[in-house]
Amino acid sequence: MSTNPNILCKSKAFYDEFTRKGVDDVITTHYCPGCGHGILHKMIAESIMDLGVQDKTILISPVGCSVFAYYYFDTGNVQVAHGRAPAVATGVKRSRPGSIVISYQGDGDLAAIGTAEIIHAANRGESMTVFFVNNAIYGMTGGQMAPTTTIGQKTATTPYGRKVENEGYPIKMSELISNLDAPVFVERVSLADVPNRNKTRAVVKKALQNQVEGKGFSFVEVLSACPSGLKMSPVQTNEWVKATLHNIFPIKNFRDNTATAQSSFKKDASSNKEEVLKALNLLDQTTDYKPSVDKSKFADQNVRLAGFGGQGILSAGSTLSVLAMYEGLETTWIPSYGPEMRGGTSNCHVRVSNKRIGSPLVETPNVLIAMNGPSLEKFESIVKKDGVIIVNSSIIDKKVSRKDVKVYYVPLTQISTDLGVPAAQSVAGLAAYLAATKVIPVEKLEYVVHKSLKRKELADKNISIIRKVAEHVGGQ
Ligand SMILES: Cc1ncc(C[n+]2csc(CCOP(=O)(O)OP(=O)(O)O)c2C)c(N)n1
Repeated sequence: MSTNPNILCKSKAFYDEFTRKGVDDVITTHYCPGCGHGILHKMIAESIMDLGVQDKTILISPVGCSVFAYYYFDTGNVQVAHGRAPAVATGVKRSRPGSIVISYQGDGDLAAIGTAEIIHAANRGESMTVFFVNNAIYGMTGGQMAPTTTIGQKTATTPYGRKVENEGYPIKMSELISNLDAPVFVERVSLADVPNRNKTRAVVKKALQNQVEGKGFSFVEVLSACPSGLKMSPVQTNEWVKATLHNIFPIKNFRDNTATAQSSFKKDASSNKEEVLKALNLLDQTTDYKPSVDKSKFADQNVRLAGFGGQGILSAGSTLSVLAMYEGLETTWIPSYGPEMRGGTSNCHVRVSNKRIGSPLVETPNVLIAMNGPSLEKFESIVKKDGVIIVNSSIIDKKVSRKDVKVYYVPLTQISTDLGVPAAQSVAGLAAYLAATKVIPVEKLEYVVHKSLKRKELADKNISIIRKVAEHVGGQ
């Protein structure tokens, strides 16, 4: 490839060859002749190089014809589920604030299945650039009606033409987005002819430049041709875009606050340990706590606590997280509810680590605390090899069938009930786990329970339960 700027050549933000997975001899684009995606790809790639951000760019590609954007762009790439690009872009940008994040979406993707994602990302003013390809049709799936399909337009799903009475009006996304307070830049452009393409090229670059300058949410709607979906020649399609789409979706800038917008990189919005402990009314109680864990040697704990609503599963999970915070470890806790609040299934995911935690989800736990039969049935198979399963043997008759995990059968409900606090059965499960694994000394759980329960009598009963359980596990 030439380095002489006077020689026209393909942007370096594209791969040299577009080799496709499993298809050895295809090194060319998969887009149909006359499709707008290729043109817009080229403009984005050139702007990336103009701005010198190839190494920082992460392109989020959608479901739709542009699903394969990662075959073309030599940048970071994430391919996401239909409509979810702005949500994933939010996560990518917040976790890598120095990156340039592009959410690239079609009209089915952005204005139908992903309406909620785009509206809320725009409303939060996420620092990202969105390219919205409006070709008034679902291209990839064979020409079904899109939310932007025009009145009277025939598609595979509106064979007699779109009717307001049946399908409503074409949705105008730029108008909608520009009614929100947060977006800094909203513009609609077109690829229908050369003057419009030249304009689009400048707008694409500006929308990326905004992000380079940390200016916030930029949205560019690109009116685009889909000759295959619209069943016209490329020339006819562009004429149709001009004659029809330009009237319904006026080409214009809806908002440009970039001159005055402050840099809006989202700061790390997560709470720090002090804030969390304060919210839990525990801040002033941590001073006399002496951590026991050697953080450098701590092995990640990915725990699932599961049972039925009312067993105290969620609060036991959060107790483990609080204990982890006392120890100065990183931790996350998220609940997962069944449809019912009481009497239904209930489980939570707790992670504890000596490193920052990326995702709070525990898909393959190394610890399962199963408080009832359905929970054991549901989660036994996902526990990692060499993991630990604590079985509440008061309720669960069944034995664990796996041979590659360590199992402790403890009558958690029985012990808690006998010692006067049935609601402590999940804390008892926690005690069994700590006593079995010794990842954090079980006495430290006593400390946390003691500090967090205001009524001394109740705290004392909980502590007796913890000790009894620890004794039971010690004997196994
Ligand atoms: C969850 C889900 N629902 C539906 C589909 C089927 N589907 C694939 S692409 C598409 C529409 C894409 O249209 P658009 O976003 O306008 O992109 P284009 O293909 O026109 O570029 C649909 C409905 C899917 N893949 N996943």
